[in-house]
Amino acid sequence: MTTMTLVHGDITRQSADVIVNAANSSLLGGGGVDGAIHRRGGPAILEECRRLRAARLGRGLPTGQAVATTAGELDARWVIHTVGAVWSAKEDRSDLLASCYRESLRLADELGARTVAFPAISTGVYRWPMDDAARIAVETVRNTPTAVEEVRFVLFDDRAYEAFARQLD
Ligand code: AR6
Repeated sequence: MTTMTLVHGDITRQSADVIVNAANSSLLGGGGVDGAIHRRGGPAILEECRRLRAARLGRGLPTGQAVATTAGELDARWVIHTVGAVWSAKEDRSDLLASCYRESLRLADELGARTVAFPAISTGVYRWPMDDAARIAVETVRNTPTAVEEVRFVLFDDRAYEAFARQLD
């Protein structure tokens, strides 16, 4: 049984087996959660991202996919980097956003992780409407078979927290 929990705060302050990063295809860092994770986690994370790119991700990590690295100095065993979908009003890209949660959980299972902390993927720079992103996140976790015991959504502000809380009610 997987329990979904909500926390208000900064994901880089969490203690969990896995901290999920809302990265971009380059895996070389950025703003938002990505910037915060690399800042607090230290250079070991970026070094491993660079090695992954050189070894097997020459064109970058595709949208909806996920890879794991060390968590560096974060209070976690791994960071799973996933590439969210940029919001589009013209095209339904929901399955790509859902894929971020599915692929991250699949990788977490492979690693043997029991607790996984997710940010609200795609709801910042990638502009996904919060309520819809929260619905996709919660429905996908609910419908994905996994041995992960706790999926913790770590929400940065009230708007995100309330959107996820409505989905869990
Ligand atoms: N802890 C938890 N949530 C956070 C934190 C934090 N420390 N910081 C921001 N958020 P974003 P995206 C929230 O933009 O939309 C990067 O540049 C934020 O309020 O980080 O998937 C990457 O390199 C928002 O609700 O990710 C990519 O280029 C949510 O996290 C691009 O942004 C996601 O916002 C990815 O865009």
